[in-house]
Amino acid sequence: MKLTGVELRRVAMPLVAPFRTSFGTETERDVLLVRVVTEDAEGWGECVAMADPRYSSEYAAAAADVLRRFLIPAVLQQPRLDAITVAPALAPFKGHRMAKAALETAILDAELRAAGRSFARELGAVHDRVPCGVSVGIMDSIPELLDAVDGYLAEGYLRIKLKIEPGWDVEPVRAVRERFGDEVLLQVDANTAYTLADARHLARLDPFALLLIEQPLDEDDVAGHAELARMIATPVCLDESITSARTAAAAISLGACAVVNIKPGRVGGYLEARRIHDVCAAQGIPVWCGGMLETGLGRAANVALAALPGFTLPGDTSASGRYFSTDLTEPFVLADGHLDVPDKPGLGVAPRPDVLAEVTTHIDWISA
Ligand code: OSB
Ligand code: MG
Repeated sequence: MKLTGVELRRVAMPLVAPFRTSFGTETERDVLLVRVVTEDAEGWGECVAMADPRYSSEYAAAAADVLRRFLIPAVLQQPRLDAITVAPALAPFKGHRMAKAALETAILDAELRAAGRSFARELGAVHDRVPCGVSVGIMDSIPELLDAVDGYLAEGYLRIKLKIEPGWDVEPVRAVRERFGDEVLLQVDANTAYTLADARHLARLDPFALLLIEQPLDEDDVAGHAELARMIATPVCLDESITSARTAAAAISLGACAVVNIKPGRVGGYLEARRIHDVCAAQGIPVWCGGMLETGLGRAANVALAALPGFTLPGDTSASGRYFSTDLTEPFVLADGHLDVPDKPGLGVAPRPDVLAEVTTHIDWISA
C-alpha cells in the first residue's frame, strides 16, 4: 500500500444530553478523525482521546500533535506499509495509544476496503449482531436517574451501567434494583474514584448482585484491585488499567480482575484488542466492548470487535441516538436490544459529507 497523505480533522458533535462521570461532564464530543488516502482507497480512524486528559493522560489536541510530528512521518517512511506493520513502526514512540490506534485503524480500513473484506471478517467475528448495554451518567437526583434508566430499558437495552463516585453509589444502585427488579443486568463504573480505604464501603454493593464493578481504583493500582477483589463479592472489571495484552495477562494472574473491558483506542488498536480478547478467552475471563462516546465510525469497528466469540457480556455499544441527534454516519439503530454488525468492506460505513462539513472545526493535510 502506498499512502498519498493523511488528513487530521477535528469535529465537534453536540451530545443529546450531558454525560457526567466521576472525572467530569461532557456536553460535546470533540473528536479527532484520521483519514488516510492511498492509491486505491481511503480509510478512516476515530481517535477516542477526549478534549481533556481526565479519563486518561491522552487528549485530542495532543493526539493530533504526536500524529503530525512523529507517528504519521514514521508510517510515511515505511517501505512496505500495511496495517500489521503500523504498531512495530510506531513502537519506538512511548504511549499515545489512542493516537496510534486511530492511525492503525485508518490504514486497516483502507487496506480492507481495497481488498473488499470487512472489519468483522478480518477480526474473526462469529455473530452478525451484538447485544447492547448503555452507560448511564451521574444525575442530580434519584428520580432523574430512574427516568433515564426507564427510558433506556423501554428502548430495549439489555444491560445498564451506572456511573458511580463517592456519594453516588449504594443509593442509586438500591433505587434501580428496587424499581426495576433483580433480573436487570446491572453493573457500575467508578473511573478510579475510590481508594482501597473504601473497600468496606464498596462491599455494601455486594447484596445487589451486580455483574461487576469497573475500575474502582487508580489506573496504576493493579495490586490494589487484587486486594479489593478479595474483600468484596462483586466481580472486579478493569478498564483504565488494561493497556495491552501483557498488562491484561498480568492483571489476570494477579487476581486483579475477573472481567475485562476492551477499548481498542486505550490499547493501541483493534489488532492489540484482539490479542487481549485471545488472552482473556484462554484464561476463561469474560470480556465486553467498552465505548468512548464514539461517532458511527468508531462504533462500526467496535461492533465488529464485539462480535468475536469471547465477548460474552453486552458492551457499551449503544445506538447512535444515545449520543447524537445526527451521527456522522448512517445511524446505528437498536433492534431487539442489538446492533447489526457491518458486513461491507472495511468499517462498512462512511461519514455523510453534509454532516461532516457541518461539524468540522479544523483540517490538516500531511502529504507523503
Ligand atoms: O469509563 O467506560 C468509561 C465514556 C467516556 C470515557 C470513559 C468511559 C465512558 C463510558 C461511556 O462509560 C461508554 C459509551 O457509551 O461510549
Ligand atoms: Mg470505564
